[in-house]
Amino acid sequence: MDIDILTLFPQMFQGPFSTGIFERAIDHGLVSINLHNIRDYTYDKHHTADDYAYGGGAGMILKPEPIFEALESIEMDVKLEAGDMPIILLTPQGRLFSQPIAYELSKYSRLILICGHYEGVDGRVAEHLVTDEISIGDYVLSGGELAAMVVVDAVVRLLPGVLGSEASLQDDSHVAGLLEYPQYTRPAVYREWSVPEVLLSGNHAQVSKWRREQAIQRTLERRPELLDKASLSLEERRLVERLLTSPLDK
Ligand code: 9D3
Repeated sequence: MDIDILTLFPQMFQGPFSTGIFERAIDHGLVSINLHNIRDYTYDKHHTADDYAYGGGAGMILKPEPIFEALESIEMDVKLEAGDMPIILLTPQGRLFSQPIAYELSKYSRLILICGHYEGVDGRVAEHLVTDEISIGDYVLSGGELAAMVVVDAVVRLLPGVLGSEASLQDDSHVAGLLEYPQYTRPAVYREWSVPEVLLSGNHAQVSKWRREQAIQRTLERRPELLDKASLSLEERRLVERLLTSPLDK
């Protein structure tokens, strides 16, 4: 997958993209990430990338020209490829990013991400260039860069060969819709706190049952809205009912 990122702060990406799964995926040629500095496409003496908002208001707005120019420099005929290549603006006004969107984006061979900064981006970018607008959540960031990294991370780990074992991905989908059960590793007793006994029993059926129950219980306590969409067996639905009438104290 080829990922082009347009940003005023390409340096921000250096740490994350040279570490861990990114580093490995890039080294193995599974993904190629190309950073483009929007300021390189400004042609006035002061390399002006932003300006005041028409109609007034505090804060600066990213100008349209450098963004259009940057995009045209990396993709000569954007319109030709349009349907086949998402051009994504990271913006607080975008659709809320989620695992299904990460999965959807992982199917493309090329993505273009545009990071806004300041108080926003000239509206013509969203209206005439961008094919998709994404937000990563209802909190205020200082720009689209960290959001782009979140999106790229979630997408890249889905690409074939990127994760060490495909088993981890299997697991993602297996428990999809529920929060994960708690996990433990050695030592079996730490500061007098023991790992749940069932996990040491070697009884795989019991372990599976316990984990599933833990996942359901946690989801009910922390993210009850997820249970509406989760696919639970009849017996598991009964467990939910039981927990609702007599919650286990914690
Ligand atoms: C005065 C209004 N501004 C502050 C509430 C609007 C505003 C403009 C630009 C708020 C944040 C930003 C910068 N954020 C992003 O570019 C951004 C973002 C975010 O802030 N939260 C979640 N997802 C994203 S994706 C891009």
